[in-house]
Amino acid sequence: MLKCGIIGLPLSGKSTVFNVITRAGAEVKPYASGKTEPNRALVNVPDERFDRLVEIFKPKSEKPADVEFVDLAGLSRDAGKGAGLGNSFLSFVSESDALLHVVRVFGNASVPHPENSIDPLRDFRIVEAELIYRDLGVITNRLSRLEEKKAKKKLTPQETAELELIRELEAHMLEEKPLREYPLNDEQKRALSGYAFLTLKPELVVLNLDDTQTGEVPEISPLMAELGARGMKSVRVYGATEMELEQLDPSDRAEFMKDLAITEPGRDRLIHEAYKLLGLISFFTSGSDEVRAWTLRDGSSAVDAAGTIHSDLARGFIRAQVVAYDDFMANGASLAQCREKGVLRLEGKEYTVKDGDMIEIRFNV
Ligand SMILES: Nc1nc2c(ncn2[C@@H]2O[C@H](COP(=O)(O)OP(=O)(O)OP(=O)(O)O)[C@@H](O)[C@H]2O)c(=O)[nH]1
Ligand SMILES: [Mg+2]
Repeated sequence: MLKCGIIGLPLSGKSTVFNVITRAGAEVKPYASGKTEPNRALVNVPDERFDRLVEIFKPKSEKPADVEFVDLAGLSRDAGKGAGLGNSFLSFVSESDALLHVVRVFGNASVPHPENSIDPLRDFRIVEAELIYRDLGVITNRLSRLEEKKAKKKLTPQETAELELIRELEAHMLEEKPLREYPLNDEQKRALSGYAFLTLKPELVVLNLDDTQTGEVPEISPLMAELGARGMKSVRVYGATEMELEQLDPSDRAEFMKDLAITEPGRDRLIHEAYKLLGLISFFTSGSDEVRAWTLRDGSSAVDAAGTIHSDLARGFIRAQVVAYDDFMANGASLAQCREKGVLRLEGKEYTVKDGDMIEIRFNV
């Protein structure tokens, strides 16, 4: 199961954003909770294509794609040095596949700020620095172990290469730069994957605004400039307001949204952005029994798709019958017509699955 961890300073609105996304009703309050056990919830990925396929096939059962969201405790300044919840918090971050970093922009006077003022760029940098310190700690440990082995002349060729790389990464991080800004090749990425570095994880910044902060928001300009320079993406959310919206009946919600001139709910936007950020795509299996959306990493093969459904399908894989969702719809939602037009193909093991492919695996076990 793919996991998206929600991080940020205490009282930045992490649980609020979690509730917007999951409608899970996690506790939200104007004082720091100091709670270590995270809130977790599975979320169905909204997908109009999936909804249409369900309408067309009218299956006995249906299952949309899902992602798990994890609402973590606040990360305080100096957590990497053991302050606040320190390491227990950081271990939850390391099990996430991607991070949503909530930054407080709202100015609610009844909610204290751990740094006593609203300054999104400063807050962003505090959290980033903690993630960097933690990774640096992992690097330093590994470095001293490899140096020790080197002194005893016991390094394998592989470890010699790793030692060289790790030295460079240490120098990079001592400049307070995240690992994702270091140019790693695929082989190096594989060699480092076991360390679960936090600053290698894809990260989306969530700007948590008051519903009065629309249009140009001067408070966020310095942060936006920094994110632009770092090539990082952000989304705006009206946390408190959108959480209230999600708790209303659908009919009341529509009316409320009209009043506030909100067209697309923050919930859908956040889930879509997180899904994209994770580098995920969906493929579909469809029939009268079941219509189902499956999640794959972008770049996966037809055998990977088969294995996602069942290991037997990967083992006994013969061919995959594939048609793109758009071609299916453009051809009267008829597989026969798709076959006639040649848009329904048989693909082999190496085929790279595309987002929106409708797939049927031919197999033999
Ligand atoms: N005005 C306003 N208040 C907000 C917004 N988002 C959160 N709050 C308030 O800020 C307080 C803290 O929100 P939480 O979502 O609990 O914050 P948190 O980051 O989960 O806090 P900890 O888990 O204790 O670190 C609550 O009183 C919220 O109602 C917002 O967008 N606007
Ligand atoms: Mg919270």
